[in-house]
Amino acid sequence: MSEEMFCFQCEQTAGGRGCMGRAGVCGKTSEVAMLQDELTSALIGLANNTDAGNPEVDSLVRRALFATLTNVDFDADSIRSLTAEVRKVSGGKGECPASSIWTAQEDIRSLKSLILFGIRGMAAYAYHAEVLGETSPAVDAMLYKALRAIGSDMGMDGLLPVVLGVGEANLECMAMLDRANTGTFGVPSPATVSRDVEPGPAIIVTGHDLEDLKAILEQTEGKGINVYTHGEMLPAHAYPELNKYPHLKGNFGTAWQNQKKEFEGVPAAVVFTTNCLMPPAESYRDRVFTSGPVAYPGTVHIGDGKDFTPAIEKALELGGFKEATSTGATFTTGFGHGFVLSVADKVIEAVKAGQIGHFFLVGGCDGAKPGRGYFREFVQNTPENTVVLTLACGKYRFNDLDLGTVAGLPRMMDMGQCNDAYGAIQVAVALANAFGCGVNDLPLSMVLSWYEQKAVCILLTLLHLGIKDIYLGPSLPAFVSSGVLDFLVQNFGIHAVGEPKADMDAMLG
Ligand code: SF4
Ligand code: SF3
Repeated sequence: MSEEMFCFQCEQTAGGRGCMGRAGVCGKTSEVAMLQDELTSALIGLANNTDAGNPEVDSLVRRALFATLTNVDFDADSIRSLTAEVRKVSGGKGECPASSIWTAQEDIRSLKSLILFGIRGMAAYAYHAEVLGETSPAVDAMLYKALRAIGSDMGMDGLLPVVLGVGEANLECMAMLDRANTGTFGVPSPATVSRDVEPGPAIIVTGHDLEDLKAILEQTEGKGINVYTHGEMLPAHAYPELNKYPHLKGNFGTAWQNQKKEFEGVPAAVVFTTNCLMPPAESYRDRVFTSGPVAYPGTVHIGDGKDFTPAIEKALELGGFKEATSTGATFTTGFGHGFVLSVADKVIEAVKAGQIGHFFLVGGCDGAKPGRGYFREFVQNTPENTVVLTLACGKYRFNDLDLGTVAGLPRMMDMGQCNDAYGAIQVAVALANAFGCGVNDLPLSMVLSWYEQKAVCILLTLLHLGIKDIYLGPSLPAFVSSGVLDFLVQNFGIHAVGEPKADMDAMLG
């Protein structure tokens, strides 16, 4: 195995077992996969030699972990240079080959994978908070502790608390990012987002980095360029400090896995601020720009100075859309915890009066597999006296549906990006307090779709909070061994999604 790539960190892993051979299903080459393993090994060495607390090194650790997330960095040179930076700090000492994780006894491999993939997701959120000036000693300490655990010979008893510890730290991490986002861009409020295209030069911004979007909006002011969001950037339309720009138009396209189709032939520059980047086809590669931890060989990378001039020039050169296209279709977003808690009294009254019978949180990461039709069918079948809260890119499976209203509230409410799972947790805790019960006793069911490692850290946070009976799909992670699955089923009642109607009947009891 040491001569070949092995990766099973995401839901689309080959054969549901692991990507091997010359490239992964995502397009990551064997060379890059093995360089990412080497980077992981170097990070373990760094954590074995030093502790969190040095701002520059902590920042490096966050960036390096983020670079190994699915659909982020496909560039061998950039991974090599991160590894060199890490080794400069550690002196190359204390490393532990990542291949030793992949070849460990299956339950140990499973727990170490949960820890590693969990901290990759958490590092992404920590990176976004750092960009906005927020860091957390507790989050950084957990990154180091987790890396040490991955490189150790701990057994299940030692590793299990680390798994849940990552979940705990990620709660703090998402809270920090929530503070950073709302502190910088204001509290989101409900917004109706156009899906129309207007004539003129255009930049499409995708990913999760709101600060990049703001920089693009500032740098395009007065230049006659329209800015559109795509994928996980949709919730940006709800933030007052972003939607105040009149040239922030609507949302173009849908979720990340449709990008090859949606960006083909589009006369616009496309900026990828984070995941999920798919290898861009030759036909539109010259219009793709990456920033932050995202990289792809042959595309222009916007450096730390965040000068988006190359993308702006490309947008002007392409000339943009010739004419307006309008279907009249819209998306709604902006129902974050700020809004939901502002109408908490109304929600609680509606529950007490029996107008609202149940809440479903249906969201998470989207992907390409056909089994993901489950989530649309599930939402379509939710009874009229129920509310569907959603977040992350998984919402694109159903956010074109009009579910109408219940008790004067929209039946479907988009709470934001994947990190806004923090907001969903806040709402659940507030409801539980109002009803004097625990979150598990609420008429609330969680139906989560997973694809990459941010979903892993969010799942660990929910487990840390003791939330039970989560439905997970479209399939269970390849890295969950039968022993670890038994543990999750026995202690947390985790279910694999089955058939939408039967699952809903079980949830509604
Ligand atoms: Fe395969 Fe996913 Fe790893 Fe890509 S990230 S190599 S698709 S398991
Ligand atoms: Fe989506 Fe990649 Fe995970 Fe932020 S954009 S959730 S999959």
